[in-house]
Amino acid sequence: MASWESDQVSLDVQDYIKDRLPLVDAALEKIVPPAEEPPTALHGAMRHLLFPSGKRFRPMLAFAGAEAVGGTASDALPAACSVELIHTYSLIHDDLPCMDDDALRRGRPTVHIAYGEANAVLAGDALLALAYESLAEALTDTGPEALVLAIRDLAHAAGSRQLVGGQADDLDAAGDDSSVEQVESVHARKTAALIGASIVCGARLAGASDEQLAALHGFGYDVGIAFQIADDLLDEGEDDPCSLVTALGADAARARANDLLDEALEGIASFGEAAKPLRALARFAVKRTQ
Ligand code: GRG
Repeated sequence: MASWESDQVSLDVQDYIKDRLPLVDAALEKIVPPAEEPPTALHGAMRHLLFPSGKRFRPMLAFAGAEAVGGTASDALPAACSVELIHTYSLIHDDLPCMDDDALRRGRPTVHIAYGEANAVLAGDALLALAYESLAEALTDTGPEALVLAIRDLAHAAGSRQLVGGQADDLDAAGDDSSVEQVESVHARKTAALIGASIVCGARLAGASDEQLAALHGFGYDVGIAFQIADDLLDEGEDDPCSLVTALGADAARARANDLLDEALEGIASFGEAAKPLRALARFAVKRTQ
């Protein structure tokens, strides 16, 4: 049993994730080339961190975003797959020797350890391309305007003003004493942007209004920062210079995460019952134990 399954605060979320995991896993299985297809090392490397999966938190947010505006998980499926592909690429590249140089992720050898550095770089590149290719192919099921805007939102969240830029500043911060504002800015770009885009793109594919999207964007930002604080609290021993736990201390960082959660929940109060899964995922982001 994964540790989130025994987490008291995530009782709602436990069933939600279990119900929807097969949907995203089956879709990803179809989208990503089989490991037997040449070039086999590249395709094996692309699949290594996708199967078995992590929490699939971002696809769940895409589903919950769609449901919050009256749609279904199926509406959001193309976005759910794309955000997981982008997330996976970012983890593969983050683990490379030129970045964090990690040998293990989720208790298994990282992609460059299992397949070599060149294949890890290429696998990340290919996953990023596949994220857009597979989303664009959803054109048959979705109105073109919502789809184009979802592709734009995702590309923005993944680019140098968000994910990649946040990673660049994170690498620059190594060894420095970063201020709280600097740390939060890195987390906003490196973590919250993709989390926010997951919700917004899921909701877009379910026909959300501009007003709903604005509220979900704010919610995603708050939940994203809170998710990163929870991550840093779980890594407490590691003394990362770019962490709100280091900058504020564990108690103040936990309090900040709880404040962000309250703010996030308040921002989507008007969504009513439909946003129940989104609220449960937000609570899970903060209180999680993995
Ligand atoms: C290399 C472009 C590039 C970006 C790297 C993702 C990332 C940016 C770095 C990984 C390290 C890290 C702590 C990132 C912050 C986001 C985060 C907490 C990622 C882990 O997400 P989870 O917990 O992972 O959802 P699982 O394993 O469940 O998929």
